[in-house]
Amino acid sequence: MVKVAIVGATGVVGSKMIEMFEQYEIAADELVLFSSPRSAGKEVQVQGRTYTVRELTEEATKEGFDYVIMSAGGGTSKQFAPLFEEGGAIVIDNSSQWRMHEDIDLIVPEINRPALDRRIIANPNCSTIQSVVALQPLKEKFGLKRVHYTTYQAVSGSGVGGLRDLEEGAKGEAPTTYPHPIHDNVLPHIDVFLEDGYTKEERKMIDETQKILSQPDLAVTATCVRVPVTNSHAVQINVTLDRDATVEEVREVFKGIPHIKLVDNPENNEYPTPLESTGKSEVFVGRIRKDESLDNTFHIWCTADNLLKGAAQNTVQILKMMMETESVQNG
Ligand code: 2RA
Repeated sequence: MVKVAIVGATGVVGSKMIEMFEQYEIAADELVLFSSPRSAGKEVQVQGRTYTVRELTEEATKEGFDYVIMSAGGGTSKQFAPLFEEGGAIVIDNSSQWRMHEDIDLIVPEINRPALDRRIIANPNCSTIQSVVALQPLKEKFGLKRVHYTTYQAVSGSGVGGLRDLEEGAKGEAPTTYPHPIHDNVLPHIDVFLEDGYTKEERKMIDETQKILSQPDLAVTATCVRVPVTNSHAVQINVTLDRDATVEEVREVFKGIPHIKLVDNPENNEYPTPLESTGKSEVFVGRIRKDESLDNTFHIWCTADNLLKGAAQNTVQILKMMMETESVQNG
């Protein structure tokens, strides 16, 4: 008898999590959907059945859940994830609240496995996930010395508010989510500014890359930019390897990996784009070329669906992995 909850079930990522339940054939005997009071009472279809969304309360965390997946913001995760954990659940959380805690695992199933010091598992930031998926095979083959990210992030990363600002901005409406119009514009500003001048999004990319790749001394820097694209983030990765390689050797590393799609035929104008990666489960890489200004250094262009591999898909992959691991352990 496996009891699962989805917290934030009516949000942009929550809705994709529900789609992923079908795709990954999540076998829950009992499923409960939670939301904020505003969305409670809504009816939502999951795997062909209709569920009425409930308001999340502290009492509800004691209902004996085995697994809880959360995408409801840092404040909700801070309050409720430890309560679900106390109630015996494994909690997989999509907010940034727990990611950098020392005893919390930060997981991309293609790369690392949880140690489970705590029963809260963090899902990394969207732009980090696609970047580390692209970096992992390079790390294995050549070693990594330094990474410089520049991101081009879609408005769906800001949820309904970002989508609204792009859509209504095109009709001349003032923004309500971003500090400036995003229609016809580019904002070098994602999440809040920190004292050192970086944004929190840039800090997440730096810290989470080091943690997921288990390389705390890896030199990483980032500039994160919001662009007027509906969905799928693009990341320009400038990576310095431990040893030199040819462009062909680097391309070769990405071939035959099911979760990576190499699209790199510039002579035919073929390279990854956000439109192409939207709705796809893979991380796309291309435009691989040498950076002649530094030793052992390459440019790699990478796109991925930020709501799927960057959020809902990765979360549900972790859930599937945990359900399979626990069922093996329990015989
Ligand atoms: C963004 N990284 O794109 C965020 C989403 N979690 O704003």
